[in-house]
Amino acid sequence: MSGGKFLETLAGKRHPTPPIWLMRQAGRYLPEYRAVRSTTRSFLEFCYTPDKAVEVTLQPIRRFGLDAAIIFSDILVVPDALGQKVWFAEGEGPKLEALTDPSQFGRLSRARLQEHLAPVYEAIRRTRAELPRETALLGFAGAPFTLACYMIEGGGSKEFGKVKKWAYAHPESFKLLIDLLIDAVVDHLGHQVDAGADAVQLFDSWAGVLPEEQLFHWSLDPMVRIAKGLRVRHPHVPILAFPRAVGPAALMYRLPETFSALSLDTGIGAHWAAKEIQPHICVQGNLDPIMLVAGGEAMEREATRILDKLGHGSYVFNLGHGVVPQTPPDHVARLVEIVRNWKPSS
Ligand code: 1CP
Repeated sequence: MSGGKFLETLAGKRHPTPPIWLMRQAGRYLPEYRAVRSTTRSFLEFCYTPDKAVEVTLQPIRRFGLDAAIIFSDILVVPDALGQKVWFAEGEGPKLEALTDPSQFGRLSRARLQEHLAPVYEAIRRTRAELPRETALLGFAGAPFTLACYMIEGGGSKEFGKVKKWAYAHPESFKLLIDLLIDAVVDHLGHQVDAGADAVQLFDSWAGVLPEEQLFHWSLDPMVRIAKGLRVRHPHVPILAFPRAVGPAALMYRLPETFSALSLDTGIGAHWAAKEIQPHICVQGNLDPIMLVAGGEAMEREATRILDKLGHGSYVFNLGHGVVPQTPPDHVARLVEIVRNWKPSS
């Protein structure tokens, strides 16, 4: 099977040590990324230039020999493809021309999504051709609630006051946006699989800001509907879910029976996850990204603790969130060594 240890693990096969890849494994912490990044001013233009996207996707694979690559792109290419204005202000993160009124939803359209995102699909096609057979290639998308956060807040946020107020006070119109995003994400993931992605991950980075009932409604249910929609077109593609900071709710609402793996944030204890989640579904995670900055003995102890808890079951080693820019690349190399040299204790 191409895609090696990572895909085999998702299919239920066990290896002596788990596969490893890292969220945000391509990025500013790598000098070779910064060198390519500096050749294009606009971040979106960078994402839409297949030569550059392929190159930076391959960089962490060449350097660290990880078991999976993730295509270099961003979750905000979907609102961009739907016709919302998106840009990245230097040092400030993403900015969007915020939606302030439901009447503006009418301006968003899926009609040109495939054409608009053709460079992403081209980058996937070329990356798959260049990757070693045993390295899996992941496609990805933001889940509807997280996309709606950026689309309504107009960028990152601390309180998420606008998007939450809209969802709570005007659920009918919020549902229109979520439904449009479900269809757009199914399209985008389907095209990524058509282009050669071996598996896909859905990032619901801000799911954890919703109280329980709203969480089911606006985060977990849309994620399940996306997985079902994608499986109509691609019945066997592995789909990973990352509903960040939702705690034990990660176990609920049919996530374990719908997805191939659950990616856990750092807030979920490895011991609890091994007992309560792993018997139902493959677990991915959840080293604190700042442990990777700290390195040394602290990182070694914590990575080994997580391996000792989760490494005996169905498991993919990863972080609890993305690699941060101040991470020393040598610490990543050391982490890969720790995972590959781990010996199960019994
Ligand atoms: O040049 C740069 O350094 C810009 C920083 C950057 C990078 C490297 C952004 C802007 N996006 C990306 C790439 C990216 N984004 C990838 C592919 C690379 C990889 O993983 O190796 C992926 C999977 C994402 C996903 C993404 N973008 C998420 C979901 C995962 C998560 O981190 O929670 C989110 C929320 C975004 C939005 C976004 N794009 C960029 C930034 C800085 C942000 C976060 C802004 C915020 O905190 O609100």
